[in-house]
Amino acid sequence: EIRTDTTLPTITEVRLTPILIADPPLLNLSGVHQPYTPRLIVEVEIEGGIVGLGETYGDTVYFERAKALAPELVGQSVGAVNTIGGIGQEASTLLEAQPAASGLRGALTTDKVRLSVLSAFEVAALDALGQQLGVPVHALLGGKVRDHVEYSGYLFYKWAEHPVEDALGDDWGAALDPDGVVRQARKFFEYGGFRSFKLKGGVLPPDEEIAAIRALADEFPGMPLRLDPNGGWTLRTALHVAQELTGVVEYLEDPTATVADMAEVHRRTGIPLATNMIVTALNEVRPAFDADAVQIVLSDHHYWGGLFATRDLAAVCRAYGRGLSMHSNTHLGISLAAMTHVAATVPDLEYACDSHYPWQREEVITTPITFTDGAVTVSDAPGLGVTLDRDAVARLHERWNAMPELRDRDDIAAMRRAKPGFEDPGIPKY
Ligand code: GKR
Ligand code: MG
Repeated sequence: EIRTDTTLPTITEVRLTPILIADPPLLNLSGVHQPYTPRLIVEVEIEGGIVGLGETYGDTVYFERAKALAPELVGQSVGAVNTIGGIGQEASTLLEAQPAASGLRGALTTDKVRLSVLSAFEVAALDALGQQLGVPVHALLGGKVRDHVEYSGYLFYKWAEHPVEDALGDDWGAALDPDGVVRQARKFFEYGGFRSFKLKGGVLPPDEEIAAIRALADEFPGMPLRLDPNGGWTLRTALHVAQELTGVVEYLEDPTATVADMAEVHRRTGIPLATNMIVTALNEVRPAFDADAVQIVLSDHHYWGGLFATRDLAAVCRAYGRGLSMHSNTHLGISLAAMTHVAATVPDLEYACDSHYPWQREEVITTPITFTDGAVTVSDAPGLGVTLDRDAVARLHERWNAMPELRDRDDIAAMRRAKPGFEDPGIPKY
């Protein structure tokens, strides 16, 4: 029997709003980002009227699961984080139809969908609880150990604009070669003072991506750099890149897609390897660690099931002497606030976290979050410290209503709009 603290207010209502947010034409292994991408905004209201906020993946499979699980939150104590984490638990299976873009973060299971939904419920509950008690979310996690959380400048190969008419433009320009990547990095530096850079790879032939990393190293001497082809290389290619970039990058991220190949790359080259693809759930930790396939785990609080689960993962990594940092996908300020609160509480965070946030020109919070010297200042305001912009949510929800064809992110289909006949290259691509 699970005991809950009945002295705290109970949850009275859960509101779910799917939205579509503008996303630039960022290129990756499997295609290009759609002009608009789905997110789900969660509001948890407690007795007394305080509202907590959460945000997670918004594709249909998540929205449907969120609709099914939300009623189980109502009536729970807002402090019942363990109960929230157990809602909907059942045997996990691989999703029959894998959403097109989810392969970039490991195979999707029913449990990862459930946990991704619950992460937003948990964050919203913690936001509400923090507001109720007058303390920041990081205090509910044990307290911050740093005042600023560092993020890497997350660079992408990119077209200047989407090849469709109804897309919002952006000011970042194109980046399709080393010069373009360096130009983009300089803009990132001007925008947020980033002190490390990650390049999303798996797009161009590997030698071109090696050249881009070398150009970054020349332009920003001594800056930590990373290259992430989302598992898109063969073992042979990965070994070649590792040999070329040893001492140039601080780590390679998911150079290959299997535990065995990752272990081989590390064994033969010694280069540190990070992942957000082969360790994405607890049952995947042990095989990867036993094989020494991963030296840094990139946690994503959404699919690990929330902020407490992220702290659990941090403890596992600490026990095994592995590093921890943070993965990101397209997201808005509610998620960035949650990422920052939890990252502020992890003692041994040695690598800058990833965030797509600079790429988003739309927001659902009233005051967008800013980066200074590549870092976000940890908020000490009650809860997450962000306020919902209800007009913005309504507008972006209207777009979701108007564009049913974009409710499931599909980078392959988006690429096909530019290049009819384009086929998913699959893994490995090079
Ligand atoms: O948004 O194109 C993208 C990324 O490739 C994303 O889908 C990945 O999940 O950023 C992620 C990563 O680090 O692998
Ligand atoms: Mg990655």
